[in-house]
Amino acid sequence: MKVLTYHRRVDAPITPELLYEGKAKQVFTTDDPDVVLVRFKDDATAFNAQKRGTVVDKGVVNNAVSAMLYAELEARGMATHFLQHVSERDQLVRRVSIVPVEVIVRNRAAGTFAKRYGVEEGIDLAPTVVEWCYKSDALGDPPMNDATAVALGIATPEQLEALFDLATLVNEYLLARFALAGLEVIDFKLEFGVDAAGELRLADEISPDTCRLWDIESGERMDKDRFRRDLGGVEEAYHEVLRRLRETAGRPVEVAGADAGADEGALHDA
Ligand code: AIR
Ligand code: ASP
Repeated sequence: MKVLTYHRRVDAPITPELLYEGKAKQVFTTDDPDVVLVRFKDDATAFNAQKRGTVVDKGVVNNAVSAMLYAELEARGMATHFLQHVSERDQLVRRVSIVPVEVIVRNRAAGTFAKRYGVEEGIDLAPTVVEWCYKSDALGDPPMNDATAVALGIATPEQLEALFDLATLVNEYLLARFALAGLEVIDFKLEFGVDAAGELRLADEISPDTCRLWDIESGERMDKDRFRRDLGGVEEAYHEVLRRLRETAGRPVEVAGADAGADEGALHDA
């Protein structure tokens, strides 16, 4: 009997391997060990996956929104994981090891913050509130302070300081960027990762799934709260956010804060 042996052609692409599947995204290997492909799904979950559903084209919108914002942040000197928007649902990013800290930035009270402290949604928060949560689905992402993060070996004091500074810079940019699109950034969540060279990079995504965005004129919610709270018009809101960001792409973004007046490279200075 003839024995057939198969040899993989040296130049043949390696079959992508699913590395990780989260609630809203899948991560695949690529030919380059330092690069992974992120695929955005339409699956929607809320309240630590107690509520589940699908939002048609959510993955397409979030992929596009996130790609646009990360490219803009990179252009202003911020280190992110983003490399390339490759198709409707896919983007290539640098492979990073995620720091298990969810960084929450709040400009106004909303969501769990309003509930926790018994305040009305929408009250202005000064100074801007930056919170840490331990990224653990099993534990429901519990809030933690600096000492907890350090004592449990979740992050180093230096990392926490860098996360705070980077989150503040991202907030200043997003406030100005979304204002151009007629949207106010109420709060959002960021994740960071460490790349092969040891550099801290903004990772995950920035999208209507991860930000609260209120229409500046009407106060209408244009984000995942429409899904969480059964407000209807979820798909329309997501598409509208993307439409407005595209419409205003390339307009000068006047970032407030310590670097007011600085232009390109402003994100480097702080
Ligand atoms: N967030 C937190 N965990 C997952 C996400 N997406 C985001 C929410 C909201 C902010 O963090 O989308 O913009 C604060 O969420 P919460 O639930 O603490 O009020
Ligand atoms: N995405 C998270 C979850 O499923 C939190 C949220 O957005 O409400 O539970």
